Amino acid sequence: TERKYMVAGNWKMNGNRALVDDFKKNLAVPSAVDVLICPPAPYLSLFDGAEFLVGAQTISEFEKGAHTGDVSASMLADLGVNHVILGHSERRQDHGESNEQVAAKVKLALDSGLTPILCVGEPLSVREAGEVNAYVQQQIDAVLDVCGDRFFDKAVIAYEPIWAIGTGKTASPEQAQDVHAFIRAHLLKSSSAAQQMRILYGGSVNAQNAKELFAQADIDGGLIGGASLKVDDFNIICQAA
Ligand code: G2H
Repeated sequence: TERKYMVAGNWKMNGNRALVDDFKKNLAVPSAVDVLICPPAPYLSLFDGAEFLVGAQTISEFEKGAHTGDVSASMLADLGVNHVILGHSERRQDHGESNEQVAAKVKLALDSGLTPILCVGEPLSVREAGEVNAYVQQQIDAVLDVCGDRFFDKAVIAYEPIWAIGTGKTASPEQAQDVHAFIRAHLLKSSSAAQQMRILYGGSVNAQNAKELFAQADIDGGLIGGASLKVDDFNIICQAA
């Protein structure tokens, strides 16, 4: 397949102006990889002139109006930001984002020409109950219901098992590949364009384990949290793709 790898750094609520400068100076982008950094929203415009892609970590589910503190899809587009992480498990947990709210955000992102990176993934209890595929399918179907074909042309999916996030406990390459293959097969039922979609793995990816994960057939890169805060580690991960 000709899927281009993507390595995306999710800084979460970390970093500062000095880290932005460090990344602008020292992040090396391999030509075969789309490299993306998603900093906290106030830092987005500090990345002007960066040689890598820059994305946001969420958007409002509303187009505009009386929603104090929120940032809209069209504002990001206005800044020249082209990517946005949506439905990250921390948003689902901390802010109670439902599948339907995530779907509304993905639709608004597409309406504004942004590339959504839709995060899905199960808690430990669901894995232990053997219900991973059904759980992830529900998260995806809620989005497909409202987005239509544009989703397949534009979106990126990130599979992030919640039990692997920030815990140092990575899914094994086989565990991850199983879910990625399921996701792709499920998407292919709706559109052949799913063959070209990137499905990233996220959850404790680091400079040591990235290569083996990225070698799996349906793993097209990673969404990196903790290890995206050090440019040397992040460069190694980009090289592993
Ligand atoms: C999962 C991941 C990035 P970490 O949240 O989205 O974070 O790599 O720290 O597990």
